[in-house]
Amino acid sequence: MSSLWRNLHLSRAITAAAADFFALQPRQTLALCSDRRGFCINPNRQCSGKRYNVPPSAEFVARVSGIPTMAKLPYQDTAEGLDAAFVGVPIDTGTSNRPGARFGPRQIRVESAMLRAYNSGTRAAPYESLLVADIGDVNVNVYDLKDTCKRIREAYRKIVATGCIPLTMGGDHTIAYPILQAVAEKHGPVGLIHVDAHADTSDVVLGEKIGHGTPFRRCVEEGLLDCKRVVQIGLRGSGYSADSYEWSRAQGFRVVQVEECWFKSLAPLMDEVRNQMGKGPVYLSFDIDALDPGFAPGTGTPEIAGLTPIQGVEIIRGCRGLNLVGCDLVEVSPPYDTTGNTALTGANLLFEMLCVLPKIKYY
Ligand SMILES: [Mn+2]
Repeated sequence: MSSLWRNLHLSRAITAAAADFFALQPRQTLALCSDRRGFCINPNRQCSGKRYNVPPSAEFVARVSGIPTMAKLPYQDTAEGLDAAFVGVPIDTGTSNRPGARFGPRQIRVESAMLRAYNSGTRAAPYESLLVADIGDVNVNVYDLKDTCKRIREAYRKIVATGCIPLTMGGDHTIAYPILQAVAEKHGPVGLIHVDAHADTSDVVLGEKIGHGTPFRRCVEEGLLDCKRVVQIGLRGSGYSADSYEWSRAQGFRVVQVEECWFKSLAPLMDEVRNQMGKGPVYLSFDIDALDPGFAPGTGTPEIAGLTPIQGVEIIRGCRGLNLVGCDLVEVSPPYDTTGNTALTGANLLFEMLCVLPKIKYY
């Protein structure tokens, strides 16, 4: 009996010592960049005394605790000093059917509490490579979509001017247009990997030029895209004519309709996409409705027979090695996401995007 107690006591002591040892790093980081209430004052390189922000491990800090930032990263006001930043754009004013995407960024942040620091599948170590933080949301005008676009463009001009790569949480797909205006202003016309059920290349919808069905038409008109380096993957659904994607093809886009994706790995497709993209700047825009609504029902304009989450991950992992200058994950609509799994999928896809940015360390 006494030896049982002795063993129990010993194993408790070892566990406690191990917990203290492993907890040292996150505690030190927090202590150095926080005021006494625990709020981060300015968690940049100088302040933290460390080169990188590391999310606290759920081994030592409860997942359900704290203010929900993306991946439980520190929050800071601006992109200053960051290599990459998670940014929310909470609008659904551009949505044509089910609303709710304005709540997307918030719900993605909540579900992102499941994210850990390393990518077990690819062995990527994003937080040993880049300084990343959550820089909050663009202050949108929920009453005026055009004003919102202006606000987004101006916010992203500031972000990209610092050299920081934005990882955007939408918001409906309208936001890709003003984001790409800012991105192309810095980098010139970019390649685009557009994963979506829809081409989003309509000219006018209900008399309006700006909406979630038109962003890539506007981008082409303004010369923001290098059209030979554009691929649209997962397109499907009924159309307004027999060839819904004629306009895309006429611009020089590669169109990969969902039927070409059914029943197969998309890794070989991504080998071709990497060749198509070459060395130039590339933007990745991922509409959650590219996935089948069985997996991701919480979205504004669902279409059946879509991609699997596995294929979504294959597409993103297939972007490794590209000169990615920005990424977004749009159209998560929490009111239609009764389990939270759509937002959870969105959070994980954003983590996969972070893991393929340039200069990420892989073990
Ligand atoms: Mn879309």
